[in-house]
Amino acid sequence: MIPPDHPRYRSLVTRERLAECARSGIVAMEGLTAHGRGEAFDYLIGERTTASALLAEQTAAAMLMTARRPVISVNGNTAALAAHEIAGLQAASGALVEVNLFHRTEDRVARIENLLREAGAEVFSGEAERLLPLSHDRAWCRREGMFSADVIIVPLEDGDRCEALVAMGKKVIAVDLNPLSRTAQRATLTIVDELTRALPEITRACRELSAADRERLLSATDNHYLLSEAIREMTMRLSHALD
Ligand code: PTJ
Repeated sequence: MIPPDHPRYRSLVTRERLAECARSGIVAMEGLTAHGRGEAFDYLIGERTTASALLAEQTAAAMLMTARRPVISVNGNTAALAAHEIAGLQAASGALVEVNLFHRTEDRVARIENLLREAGAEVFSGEAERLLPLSHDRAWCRREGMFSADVIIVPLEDGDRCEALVAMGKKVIAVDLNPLSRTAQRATLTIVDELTRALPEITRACRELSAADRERLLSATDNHYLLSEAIREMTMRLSHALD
């Protein structure tokens, strides 16, 4: 039992949730270490949405709202942390929700799809094929889903799929607390923010941005600037850590 007055209550409850989801086969065991890495970077940005992350979230909303075939890619960690937020983003953006896993088994796919449906998402499922140019199991996706997407959001990604999707001509939005990761560096747009803070902001922006706002955000998109701002925030916090 985690006491609500514990100073790290939210973090501990989240860890407990992930551990429970690992035991029930939703989160891969490796997902627990991925979460730990994310937490470390979250400390460095002060566990808050920075101004540059908010700009990235609004830009992500503009990209999703102007896409022809937007897709939200969901893995085990994302489903465990934010199934309701995924459903909310889908309702606001009209994007398809599709499960895509690195540690892929049919059993995990089915469990994650059920969890998303219970949270109110409409999941694009059915026959998957090995369609992406990757030697691992993230290659499995649906022809009318991820394979045909023009804009795809990939929270907590693990590397080369992002690069493959960009090479296929897709716009890729990454949500990754590590601005140095391969995914963060290769994405069209990187949101350096914690997933459960980022998704509601994207959803809000999908509902609130005017056509002119979207146009302005899209024409000013600069991922190099967003990444360097995230690194600057972290460096600043480190250099003032003991002040
Ligand atoms: O469910 P599967 O089988 O598809 O596997 C999913 C994992 C997460 C295990 C897989 O994608 C993986 O190994 O990912 P990585 O390479 O550890 O990358 C995950 C990235 O997400 C890291 O850079 C973390 O810093 C970041 N991250 C972790 N938790 C969060 C996060 N970013 C935002 N919000 C978080 N809550």
